[in-house]
Amino acid sequence: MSQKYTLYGRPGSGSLAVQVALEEIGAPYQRVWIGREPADVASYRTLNPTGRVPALGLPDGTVMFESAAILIHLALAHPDAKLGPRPGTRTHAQFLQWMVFLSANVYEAALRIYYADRYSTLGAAGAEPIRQRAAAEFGEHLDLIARQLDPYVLGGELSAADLYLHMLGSWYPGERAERDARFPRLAVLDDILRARPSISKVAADHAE
Ligand SMILES: N[C@@H](CCC(=O)N[C@@H](CS)C(=O)NCC(=O)O)C(=O)O
Repeated sequence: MSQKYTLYGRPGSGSLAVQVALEEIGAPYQRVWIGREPADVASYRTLNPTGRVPALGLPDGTVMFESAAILIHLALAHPDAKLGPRPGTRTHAQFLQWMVFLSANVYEAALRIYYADRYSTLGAAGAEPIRQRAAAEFGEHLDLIARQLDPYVLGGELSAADLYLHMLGSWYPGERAERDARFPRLAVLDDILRARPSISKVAADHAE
């Protein structure tokens, strides 16, 4: 197959889960790291007007953004990889529910933690209370989904929601041991996922 996906990302960013999904699928892709300099971001905005990562160039050249949408698209476009249940089923409805929940709540709270200065008219001077509130909400959202893991988000079947949760859960603003004690089912899921070659390969790539 000569046509490839192009994944635009940054180390440790939201592109990690998409890259794991591409590895699980076995689809050919090239990975492009986006620099943080204003000129790099300005150039990237010609492809993705949000300037955020991740974005995914599809084999026909279309570029899409929003991590949850990308993961859902990949699951639907590559059914043999079994990253999502069959559309129209009850389980697929739950899959969509958790994907949107993770994006709209967990990811959103993480952005308020790590970019807190952007959420205050005072900039960095007003960031700390925003960060603290966001960290509390991040924990509440994570608790809601982690509490029902068995062992995966959808019960017995792995899906892209697990890859997404694995990435988002790693952004917990505290010690890993404390997080694992607070969300033991998430710790179990992480152990299961870390045994998958896709996860270890992408983790090494993002650590370079
Ligand atoms: N809702 C977007 C959020 C993407 C996002 O904000 N990504 C962060 C990295 S994890 C980013 O690009 N930050 C750089 C910036 O905002 O300048 C998604 O799910 O893809």
